Amino acid sequence: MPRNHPPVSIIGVPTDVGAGHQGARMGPEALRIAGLVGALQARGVDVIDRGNVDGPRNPWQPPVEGYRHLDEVVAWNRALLEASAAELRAGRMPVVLGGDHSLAMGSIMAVANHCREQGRKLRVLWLDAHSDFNTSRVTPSGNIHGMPVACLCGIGPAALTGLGGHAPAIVPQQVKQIGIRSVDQDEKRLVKEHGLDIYDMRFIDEVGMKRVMEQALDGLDDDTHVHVSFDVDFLDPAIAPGTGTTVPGGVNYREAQLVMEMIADTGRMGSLDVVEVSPALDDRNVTAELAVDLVESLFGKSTLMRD
Ligand code: EXY
Ligand code: MN
Ligand code: MN
Ligand code: MN
Repeated sequence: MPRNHPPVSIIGVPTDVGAGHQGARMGPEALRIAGLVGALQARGVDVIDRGNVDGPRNPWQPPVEGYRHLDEVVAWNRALLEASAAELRAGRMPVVLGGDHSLAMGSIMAVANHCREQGRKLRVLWLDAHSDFNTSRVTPSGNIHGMPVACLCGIGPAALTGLGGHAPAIVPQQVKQIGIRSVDQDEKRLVKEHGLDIYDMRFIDEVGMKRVMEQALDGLDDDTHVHVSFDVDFLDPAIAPGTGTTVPGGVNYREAQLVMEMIADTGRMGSLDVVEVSPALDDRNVTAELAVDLVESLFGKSTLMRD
């Protein structure tokens, strides 16, 4: 069924300061080379590629007091927050190309502020192998891409939790996590304490992706903005090897398509992150190409005969 999409602005965030591997900083170019802009134009979407935001290089330093590269992560997120807020104010949909997943803080804080100003509700769909809910006290790595959901929920350093001017930016009940299969021990305790809705791989195996998505999308209405934060390690490494934090037993091709198609069917997606593509680890850019294929589905491309 044809859908009307708001105009899209592509924003590249070429950084891996939040990650434990270098390489996600090449993600935006890999996604462009895989044809993201043309694929959206072919769907009839008005797309402008704004290029990349700027930020500090990766200094490749060890963690300090539980955070690696905190100042650099703050700088990248501040730049993205401003870029994304400008697009939202102009009535455009930010499609953010990472970059490591720490950038979801700036991205979602801009969206949360926008929703607050407009009196709209926000639902965050977090597609990931990981919960990304660590704190400096419990992190096994100090890598801030393992912390953005906690920071968005107000748990973290003020330099990050307060970046958008309103802490917490969101509450845990607004987040639905899908595909989860790698959560550290103390992180697990924290997500339970804070009541995050997690659809882990065991649950997906048991009840099936269709029912999982019906639950994750339940309660959306005309006033709800859906933000999709798509970490490509959500996908099984057999189909998406090009990322620094692969975890076996991930979402397969058909399940991933169903996730995207069911989100598209809601007609409520207002913003999107595609993160953690690391082309140097990849096999001929297959991960970026698959990500583009899945983004097309988010914008309504479908194999349904009844369409
Ligand atoms: N939980 C682990 C950590 O905090 O170090 C791994 C986090 C990987 C985060 C990736 C991007 O989703
Ligand atoms: Mn992640
Ligand atoms: Mn992940
Ligand atoms: Mn597709």
